Amino acid sequence: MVYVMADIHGMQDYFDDVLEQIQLREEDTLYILGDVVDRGPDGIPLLLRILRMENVKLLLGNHEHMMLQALEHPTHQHLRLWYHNGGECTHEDFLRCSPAEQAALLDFLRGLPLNLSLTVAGRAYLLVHGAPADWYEPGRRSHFRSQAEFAVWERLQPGSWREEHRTLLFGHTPTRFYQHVYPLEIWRWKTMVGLDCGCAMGRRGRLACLRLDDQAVFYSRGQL
Ligand SMILES: [Mn+2]
Repeated sequence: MVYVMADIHGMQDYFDDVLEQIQLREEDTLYILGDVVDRGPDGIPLLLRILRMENVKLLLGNHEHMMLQALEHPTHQHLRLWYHNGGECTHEDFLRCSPAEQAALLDFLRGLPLNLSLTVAGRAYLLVHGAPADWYEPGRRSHFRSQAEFAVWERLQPGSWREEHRTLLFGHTPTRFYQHVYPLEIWRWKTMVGLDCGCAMGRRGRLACLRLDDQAVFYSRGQL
């Protein structure tokens, strides 16, 4: 089975609750569409777990991108951006890690892909955090300085994805941006599927997980 979730944002209890529901087996694969860290308290423990789980594949989110920038180039600007977006708890925990763990985390973040393509049960999917990387046009969107920045920060408009034979799975923008349903639910429009159900947003947010084989949906339960 193939599962997809997005934007865990340090909420390890929610992650464990969904894992308990899906009963992930060794032969299954879980894709996480970025933003494991920041806001919630357990970003670093989650990253350390995920990097050791061979059947979990993580995409780069804008929060991992900010983290990497701030740790590799700790300028005032990079740190301010990261902290402004809930990164201070992640930074504090990172500094408490052993040198070996810190090196492993940095290596892991540097190797994260922007997008992934896969086919499940005859259906093609493109997995992104913010937007498809190949939509980046240098110069046209001048506030993005690189393809990576574009792919992790861009926000998708409904209708911007027009492929009928490939489904776009994305995170980053909480689904309440597209539909006012509480608690938040997965958002679908034609071949677009938004998975960020805002689990670090308090009682109205949840962690969602989609099983691609049969489109079954799982949500973290209650207030954890
Ligand atoms: Mn994001």
